[in-house]
Amino acid sequence: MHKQYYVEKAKYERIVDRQNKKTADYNGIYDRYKFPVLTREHIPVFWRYDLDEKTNPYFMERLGVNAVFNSGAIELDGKYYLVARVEGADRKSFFAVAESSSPVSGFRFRDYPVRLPDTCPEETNVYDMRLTKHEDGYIYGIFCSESKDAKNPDLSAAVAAAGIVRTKDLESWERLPNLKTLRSPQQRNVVLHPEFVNGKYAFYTRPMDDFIDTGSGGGIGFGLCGDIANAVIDEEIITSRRKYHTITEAKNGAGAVPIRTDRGWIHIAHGVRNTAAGLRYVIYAFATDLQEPWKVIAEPSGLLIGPRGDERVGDVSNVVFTNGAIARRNGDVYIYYASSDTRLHVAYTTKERLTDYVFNTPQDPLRSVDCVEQRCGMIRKNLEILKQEK
Ligand code: BGC
Ligand code: BMA
Repeated sequence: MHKQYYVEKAKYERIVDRQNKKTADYNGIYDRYKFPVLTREHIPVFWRYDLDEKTNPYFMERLGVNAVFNSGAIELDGKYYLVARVEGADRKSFFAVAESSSPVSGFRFRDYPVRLPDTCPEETNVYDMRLTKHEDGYIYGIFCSESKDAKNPDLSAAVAAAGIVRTKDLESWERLPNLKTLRSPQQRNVVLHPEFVNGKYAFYTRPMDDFIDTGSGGGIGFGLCGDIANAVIDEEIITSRRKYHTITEAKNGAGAVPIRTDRGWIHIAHGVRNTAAGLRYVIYAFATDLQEPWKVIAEPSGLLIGPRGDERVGDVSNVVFTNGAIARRNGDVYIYYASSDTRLHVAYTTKERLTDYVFNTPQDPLRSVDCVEQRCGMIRKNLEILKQEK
């Protein structure tokens, strides 16, 4: 074995075994952890190097990995699993399962990445899997399946669709036909709701006219289908709407699988606005009705997680994105979010805190003048409290 192998292996072990800790950042809503839970340095050495000295005498990286980010998340039998988006040096993304006995560190990839059944010959790229433990007994993975738009001569023209796989062990994956949405030509950021709604499978969708632009798509959609093995959605109604001059103006999309609480389903989604520096992605939250999960019942103002510090910089800078959270039975919630399409972080909160945040944070008044009034109302009250403190 080339001696550099042992050097690289030691670096890998150090990264994977690194203990994590909460940062001193405070907002009362969630805690950020200091170290990312997955990075390109978490990729096993034997995924990147040919270890055979005859064919790789210089111990050269042969199949590099560029980034590890947007990850589905699930807890099974007391262990934590992330199905990450791994992007090779060749720009193609694929999925890989990492597991740990801790929700905040120690994630190790299994020996092989996920080999999806090759059922779509035109599919070029796959990414952003959401993992839903459905009440039908399966774990579903809904992901973006991207293909070249064969009808458009523009080399960059692409089509996005929602791919569907299911598994019981995150090891063998059965691929079902892609979701068909009769009224939306493209789909990305599709999430399967964990329970049947009116006896049907319920999907959060993202109606869009084009690959990048959502166009006339009004926000996060919701649609029902009877047969998951041949999933077709006709009508998509809008749940969380995009709004002018808010964090969702350009686009929004479902993120983690909704979390059931006593007061409603809590959704952790992303909102996008356009800037001179490109699209800016942040994470926001809202709640929907327990019986009618498409009906928004609470909508706190603004962003829940925005890119901060080192998170701001990466392949696609100024982005935080989530497609996975783990809500434990004891109330703990771990939100896995990636920064700038480069690495994966974790934030910790609880169902009670999230519920308080979603239901008791004021709504966005939508105009500067009203936002100032809203803030002055709180300042006035606080100054009274502070006066009495003295
Ligand atoms: C990229 C995604 C991105 C999408 C829209 C895809 O080609 O792989 O990361 O979200 O384009 O910009
Ligand atoms: C998207 C997502 C993500 C990505 C984000 C920013 O549309 O689907 O894969 O994190 O863009 O590039």
